[in-house]
Amino acid sequence: MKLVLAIVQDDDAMDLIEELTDKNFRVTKLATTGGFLKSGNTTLMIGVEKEVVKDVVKVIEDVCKRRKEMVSTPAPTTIGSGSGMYMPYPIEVEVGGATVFVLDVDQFYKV
Ligand code: 2BA
Repeated sequence: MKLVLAIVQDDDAMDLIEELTDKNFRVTKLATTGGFLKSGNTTLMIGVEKEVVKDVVKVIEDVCKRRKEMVSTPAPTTIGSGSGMYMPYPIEVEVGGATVFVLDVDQFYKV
């Protein structure tokens, strides 16, 4: 058995869950936060037999879109007398479609 961990954008999460559950995959949704943008994203845990991992990844690929996000990054900028103030400036990053990890499951119980 494998555990697929998929980090997706919040905007894609509900469509993806619907698509996966329609195809009879079991999904657990976690509310997570990206370390770089420090904004919310969604992590889905999907436990499946190894033969169908590729089917799960295909669904994720079909649903999740790439998007551009603007992020304001504090950059050290010297102003005037050189007092060392920090001026934020916006940078564009491309986020997604999805970041997917596939892990081996050692043991699985439903008790
Ligand atoms: P964040 O860490 O908030 O990153 C959002 C997006 O910012 C990333 O999109 C990437 O385009 C950019 N980014 C991240 N770190 C960067 C850096 N050091 N310099 C420049 N740009 C950077 P994605 O790569 O699509 O990642 C989306 C989310 O997936 C990430 O949100 C994070 O929550 C997760 N993630 C990605 N790679 C991961 C990894 N190796 N381990 C754990 N989580 C990961």
